[in-house]
Amino acid sequence: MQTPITLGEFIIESQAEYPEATGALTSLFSSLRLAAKVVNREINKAGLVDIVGAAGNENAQGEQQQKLDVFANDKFKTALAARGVACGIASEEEDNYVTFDEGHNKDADYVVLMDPLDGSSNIDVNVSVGTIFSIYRRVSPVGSPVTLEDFCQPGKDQVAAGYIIYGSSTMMVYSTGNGVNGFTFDPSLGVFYLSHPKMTTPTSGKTYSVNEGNYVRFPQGVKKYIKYCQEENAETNRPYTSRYIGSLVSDFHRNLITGGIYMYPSSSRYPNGKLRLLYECNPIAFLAEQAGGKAIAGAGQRILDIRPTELHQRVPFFVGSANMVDKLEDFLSE
Ligand code: AHM
Ligand code: MG
Repeated sequence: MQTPITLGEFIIESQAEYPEATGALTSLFSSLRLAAKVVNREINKAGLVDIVGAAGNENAQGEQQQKLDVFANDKFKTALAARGVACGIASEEEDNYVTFDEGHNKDADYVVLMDPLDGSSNIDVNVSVGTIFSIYRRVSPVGSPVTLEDFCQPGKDQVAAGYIIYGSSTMMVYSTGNGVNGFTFDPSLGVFYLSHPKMTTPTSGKTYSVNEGNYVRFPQGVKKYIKYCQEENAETNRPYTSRYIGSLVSDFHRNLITGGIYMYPSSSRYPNGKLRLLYECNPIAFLAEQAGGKAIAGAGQRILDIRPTELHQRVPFFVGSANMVDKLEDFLSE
């Protein structure tokens, strides 16, 4: 049997295709991989030690932080600062961006945006959570202080994006703009192995994922599309199946593999939707498109084209199989 390729080997091999590359992105991924392992270990212990439960703080959006949110934020931040390859980070758990542009990070070219532990309210009930990350090349000159503009770039300018899913197994799924690859963690060896090479998503699926409890608050087009998903129609395989974990990474991961659509629309409660453009929507949209899917904020509004105006900006989010997103778009533009 052929020895499986590890994440480390894969990154080095991919980098060899770009002789001009400096190795900075490789180091950056090493930092992410290391922090992911530490966070994974802690999540697996969540029921055992007194680490679950509210930390008593609120994050930038006024939501209660869980202890593991704080822990994950800290681990990823420290790992990224340590290698001199990122000049700053922005995180869902931080009010403002954090600059590392001193010392050995002074000449670093990349900024990292992340949701260190998405869906963290699910931890107390043993449901999968994830880390989402997004990487850009800074736009301000190297050596000068990092600016808000370095973080507020449109998603199409991402250099790489991905997530770690802490699920029934732990996986890292990422793209550097040349397709999507998935790596499964072997906890006994502490190594990620390439398990899902060149991931593509089916053009149509059978699953729709949305918090239907908010149905009455949704825009008309979304309501109509949900009704469409529920109608009987043999030709188009309807009714579709409804699956909603309430953990974006898990819901997206399932739909990526089997085909489907995930929706977090605007509503009377969340006029701009709930999810954050920079930490959640852009990286997931990048992966979706790289896998052959689509991601929009509304009719004719490609997520990756949106020019962000603030760090914690929220947008309505619809992502998944291309045909399903197209169909939804028809209803939205009616
Ligand atoms: P979080 O970043 O505070 O964890 O919130 C994001 C999560 C997503 O993972 C999930 O899809 C969504 O919020 C669920 O929200 P709701 O409970 O409103 O359906
Ligand atoms: Mg989140």
